Amino acid sequence: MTDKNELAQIGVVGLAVMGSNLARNFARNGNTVAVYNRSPEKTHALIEAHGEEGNFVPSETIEDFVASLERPRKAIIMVKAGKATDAVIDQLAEAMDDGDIIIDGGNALFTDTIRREKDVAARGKHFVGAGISGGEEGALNGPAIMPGGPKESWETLGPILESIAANVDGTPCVTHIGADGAGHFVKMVHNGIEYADMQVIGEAYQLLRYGAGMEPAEIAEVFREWNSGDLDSYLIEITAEVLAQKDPETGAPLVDIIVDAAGQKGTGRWTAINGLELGVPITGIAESVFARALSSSTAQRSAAQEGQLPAGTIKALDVDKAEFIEDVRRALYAAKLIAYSQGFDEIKAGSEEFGWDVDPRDLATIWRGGCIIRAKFLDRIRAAYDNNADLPALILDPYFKGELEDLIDPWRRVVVAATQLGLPAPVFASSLSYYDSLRAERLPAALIQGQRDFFGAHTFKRTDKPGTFHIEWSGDRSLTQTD
Ligand code: NBP
Repeated sequence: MTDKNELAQIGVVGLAVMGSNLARNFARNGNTVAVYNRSPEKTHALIEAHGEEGNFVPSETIEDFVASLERPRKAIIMVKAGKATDAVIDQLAEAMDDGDIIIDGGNALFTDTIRREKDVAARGKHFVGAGISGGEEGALNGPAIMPGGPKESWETLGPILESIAANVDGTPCVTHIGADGAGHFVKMVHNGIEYADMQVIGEAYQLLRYGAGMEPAEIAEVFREWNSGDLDSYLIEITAEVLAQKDPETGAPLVDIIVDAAGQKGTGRWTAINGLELGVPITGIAESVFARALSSSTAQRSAAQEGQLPAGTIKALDVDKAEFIEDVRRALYAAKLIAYSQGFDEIKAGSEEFGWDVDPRDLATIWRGGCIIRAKFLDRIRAAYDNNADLPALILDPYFKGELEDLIDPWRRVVVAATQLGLPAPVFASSLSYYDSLRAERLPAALIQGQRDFFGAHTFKRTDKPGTFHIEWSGDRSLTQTD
């Protein structure tokens, strides 16, 4: 139904797949929705195909669109991230009044969101950068939404966003995350965790396929079974679907037909870069981004495959298949746990750096539904932060520590088996090194400090007394205290 005289509670600008699905979701949940797209064909197509799903108010100019919104006006931008978003923000800020709210629901880099929030606030309007997860399906049926921006905008926006968000056990998967870029920041880290989650699933598949010699359909069954335990999650569920799928043209397992070069749109890379900038070792996420890059290094890979790189002669251990499958399940669980623990570390560091006061319990709550990393496991994460809001690391929570007791030996066996088989398992292996580094009483960092002092007089601290010291390496090797 469309009614040009009715004022809309919310508007959507940009009616490609995400925007039109989000607009339909608002309309289906009883909101009157103003809709506008730069090229009017998409607006017409939406109204023609779905106009009966609820109340839509279509416009062909941004001025008409703004005029069709009730005050304070609320408009969500769902256009291509980058320059297009800046252009639409400018048009809306020009046409809107003081106190109106512009929401960017695209995948913006959080530093852009911080900049935009400042600019829009200087023009008297509110700006909310909102991370929206769940892809096309989530936009239509209930995404997880991570809005940042001023707290007072949340008072106005909260109920309407809650009306379209996914809902788990009566709790909507949306809450105010923090000021300016906080929403887009946590959405970025969410996507980084998603990269790692997908990579560890991929490594488990690789080991079962080429280590245990199993066929995709058989592995699909293993993943189906895993989905009923600790690993119960959307990504495990769809992995079983993908592995069971046959290519409609050849009848071969689809996974064998798909080119093994993984794509990326950049949010994983942003998460890794930010981890480096903040000095947070998010090794699982970074390795996952590198693993995608390596998979796409086709020229190098084909050169290496033509026999130029020796595999070595160590033979794999003989392993019992059922035991190996269970070991791989546990290794997957352990590496996933590390990736989440590191992702929450990055959020904590970002929150401190930018003064957002992000509550990790909120994320564990809203990521349980709508988004790609939704999983039972998030209830455990929520409980961990409920028990201790200042946990130094998620893996130090007593429940997860207990889980690691059961996971550690299988995890080590799997990394050894992967190494012996010559099968790549970058996140399984690097997460284990991260874990052992955290546990190590002494790290080789002491030696590195010695080297740094040797070639650059960078000084070092001593274990036995306070102060900063230097050895006269090129002289008499005496010790001097520098402060
Ligand atoms: P796209 O990212 O493909 O963008 C297409 C839309 O941008 C169209 O409505 C297009 O209008 C509009 N647009 C462009 Br391009 N330049 C414009 C300009 N200068 N002024 C006004 N409008 C302009 O759409 P999408 O895939 O629906 O994604 C929308 C946003 O949601 C993106 O930021 C994306 O990163 C994010 N996101 C997408 C997903 C997903 O699964 N696809 C998931 C989560 C978030 P036109 O019709 O006139 O060309």
